Amino acid sequence: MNMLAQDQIKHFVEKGWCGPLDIFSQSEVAYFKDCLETNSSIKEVDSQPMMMLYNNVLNINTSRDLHLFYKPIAEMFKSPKIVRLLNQLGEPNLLLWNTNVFCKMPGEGEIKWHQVYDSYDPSSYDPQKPALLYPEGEDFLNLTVWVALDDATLDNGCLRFANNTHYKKFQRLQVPAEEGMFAGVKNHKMVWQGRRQYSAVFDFNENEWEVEAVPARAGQVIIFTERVMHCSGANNSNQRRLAINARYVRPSVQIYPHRLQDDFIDENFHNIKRHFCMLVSGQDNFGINVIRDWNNLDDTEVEFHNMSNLVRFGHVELPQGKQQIEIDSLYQQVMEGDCPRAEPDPIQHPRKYIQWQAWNQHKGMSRCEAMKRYSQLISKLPRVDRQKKLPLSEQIKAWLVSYVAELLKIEPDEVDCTVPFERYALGSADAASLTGELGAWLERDLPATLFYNYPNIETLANHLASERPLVC
Ligand SMILES: O=C(O)CCC(=O)C(=O)O
Repeated sequence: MNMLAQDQIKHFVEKGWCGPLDIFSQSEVAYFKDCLETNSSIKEVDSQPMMMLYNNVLNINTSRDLHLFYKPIAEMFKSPKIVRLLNQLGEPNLLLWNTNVFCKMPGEGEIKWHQVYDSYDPSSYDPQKPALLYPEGEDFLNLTVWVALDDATLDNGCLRFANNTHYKKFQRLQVPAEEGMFAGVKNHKMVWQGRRQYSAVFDFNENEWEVEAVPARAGQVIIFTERVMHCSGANNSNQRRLAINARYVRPSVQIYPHRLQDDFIDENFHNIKRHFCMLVSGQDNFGINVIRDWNNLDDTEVEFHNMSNLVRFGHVELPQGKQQIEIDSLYQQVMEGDCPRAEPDPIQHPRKYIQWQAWNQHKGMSRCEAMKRYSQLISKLPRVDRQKKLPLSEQIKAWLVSYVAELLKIEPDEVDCTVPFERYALGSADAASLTGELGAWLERDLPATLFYNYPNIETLANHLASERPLVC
């Protein structure tokens, strides 16, 4: 049974964090990753690939709180392997209230220095709606558990901590959203729904503190208090860096206090009406939060959401025509109820009219029946190969990396996409056969000069991808 040693506890108290700790096995990591990869797709936004995720309890595209719907994610953060370490650091009674996926794709920028000193809203300035309300006089406890799901290295943006900063509250400064602490990370925009004009940075000079970068292997965990200043660098490698964190407080802390006034829109524009906390250890003697062991969706609804994710993330081949309209209208029937009564004008809005007709067919069909029919239809559709869903530049990069690795008899993660081909000692015969095979794979003729004009994997893949429409 792994427990924290005295020196690790001391490290946490003095520096504000501890780790990396060996917690999850490779098979557990594969199980968690499979859940995230099945329920996501990679989209290119401003030429930067980004992992799109969806929360089926909050019904919104977000990287946040996926534990509310996805069992593997809830299991990860309810695991006694983690909870007993938190008990050693804090309290016997703990609520899991928030999780967030941090997927840094190659080329993705930094997350700047930040801390959460009291209320919880690190991404905005002057929060109107703090997510947490602490009882007066109670000492602050908001523990974060950060789990590496890919290896996090100095090159791909591992976490960095400024030791001892958890004893000091740094001033927050308002800046335009595109200069804020999360501006470098495309998918963080999902968290605040791209609607923020302003964000914050902290008046903090890292040169005045002892700073430590903390690489972690997949399955390792870092625990820190939200008060310690932390950040992560840009991903300058060709490897994705996937991580997920969870936050825990005592049951005496009120989560989303504004929901008591029937205000269910949180500071990041998520509708938290169906948000709940999980009591992961001890007991709740306060009764001020919505606490569940698991969400209150029944099996039919869970199946429906899983199937809708296959459609949402392009993991099934959708049919054309009538069956596609039936699928769309069943989805609408489930999510919105019976179709609107007013009949759209068939001349002015022909598509809307066809949809209305199809939706109208399901009038009177119960939500449960619509969910079952939808799930039945989707489960029969052919699956799409996940690899094909990557943006074209990523597919080409992956193809080139594996080709070069095989040719040189090295591991794919030893291939650096920014190193010139000539440094890999690829001769002209190798270049000619690579051009031929790449051309055959891409189904187009490639000029023999390609490797001279685009001298490394990165530039070559980007060039070839820009010559064709993107696969999204
Ligand atoms: O994973 C990252 O890059 C940043 C994580 C972070 O800022 C946090 O967990 O609070």
